[in-house]
Amino acid sequence: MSTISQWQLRAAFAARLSEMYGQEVPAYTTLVDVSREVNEDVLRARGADAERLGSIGRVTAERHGAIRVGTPRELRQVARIFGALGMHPVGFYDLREAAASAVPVVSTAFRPVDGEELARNPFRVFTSMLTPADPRFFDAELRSRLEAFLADRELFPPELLALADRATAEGELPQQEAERFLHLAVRAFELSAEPVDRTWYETLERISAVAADIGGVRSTHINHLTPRVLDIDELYRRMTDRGIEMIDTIQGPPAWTGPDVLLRQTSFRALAEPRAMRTPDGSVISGALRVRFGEVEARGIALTREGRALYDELLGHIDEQASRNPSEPRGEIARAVWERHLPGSEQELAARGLAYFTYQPSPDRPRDGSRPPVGIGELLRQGWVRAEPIVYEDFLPRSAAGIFQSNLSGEGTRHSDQQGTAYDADWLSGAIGRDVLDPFALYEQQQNDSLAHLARELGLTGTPS
Ligand code: OOG
Ligand code: NI
Repeated sequence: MSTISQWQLRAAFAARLSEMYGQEVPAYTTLVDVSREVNEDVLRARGADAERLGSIGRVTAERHGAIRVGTPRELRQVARIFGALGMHPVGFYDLREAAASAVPVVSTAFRPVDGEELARNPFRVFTSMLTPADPRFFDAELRSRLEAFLADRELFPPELLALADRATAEGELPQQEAERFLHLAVRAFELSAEPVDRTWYETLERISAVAADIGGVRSTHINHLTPRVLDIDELYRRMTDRGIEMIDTIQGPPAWTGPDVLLRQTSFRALAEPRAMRTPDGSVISGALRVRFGEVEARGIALTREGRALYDELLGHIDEQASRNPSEPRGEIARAVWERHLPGSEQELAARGLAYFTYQPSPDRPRDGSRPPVGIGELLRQGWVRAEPIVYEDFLPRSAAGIFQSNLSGEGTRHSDQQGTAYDADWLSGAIGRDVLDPFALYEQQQNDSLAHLARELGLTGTPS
């Protein structure tokens, strides 16, 4: 009897989720179509270079989704389901700090971590958890009502969790169980038809639309599913030409002539969807909620800690200059800042230790008996080694906050005079019951493995850096 392995379950889940989301949010289908067209055009125009950051097969299938849950218990269940798909929590994002309006959540992303698994299918889910204990958003009375409401709901049926645990333990599922698992998993992230208690929903909405979306209903849902595109500026133009109103910026690094780094994203608000509402007198009426959206992303090279510190510093420069020159387009300010401060080639990024690469001996390296130089910069310049960029597989807190924010109706309320509850990656690891991995450590490991291999191949005495 045939069995379905964890990566096959992950690929199948991503594909079925995409199918479901396309039925629920038709604009998503447009986005996927336009992304595919742009990718085909880029591939035609740039040839092999277009695949430098991932094969066209991987990029075409690539998606990230986003979900939001209410409690550590729910998050642990999510971790079991995604664990079955070979996805692990990576990175800690505190969106309470990154957003100007009220976004009372902390987040992580579930994704495959090793290179082979990412190449098979890189599906990832940005997962946020509500923070009812944060007094800047919730007073004691609302907190206890919210916690009681959340404790009383069941997002994931026991059968789904049991199948997830079995897939994790055995590394696969028999065909029939796999089918059942996928069916239940996709269903858990569909928009529920159960009537929404309107008064409760509106109570939370006054604090934060995100709080209402999470804690105002008895189910969860995927709130966007993001395809990857090779030219996000072109995608933005084509979507706008089709009459889809995009948010006014592309978040993250600016368009510029140097290498793509980190992550660029943009989005649009989906239409309001009909939802059954229960009114205070108990009758059920038909209402509408606008909770979902469309997003698209372009991925670049992963930056090292130093590279990331530079990125954050440049964002600061750009903010400062933009506030001094409000009439100048931010994108142009950003481009000028980048051109001044960021190396314009992969080789320089590598030589300055700003981005992650894997290194291989170059097939046309000197063979005249000369000794290779010591540092990576010289090894590259003198043609001894070749560098392949490592793709950024994670998210950016400020962009994530921007995406949350631009798709909310109101600002909500926040009492900034109160002290926020502190959360960090360790706390989140404890809450999930498994380690939240450090993204930098994962990229570094990949780079170091290739350097150790390189040192052996070239007969170097130490590992180059
Ligand atoms: C998640 C927003 C963050 C991204 O791509 O940065 C995100 C959410 O709205 O739940 O998905
Ligand atoms: Ni997203």
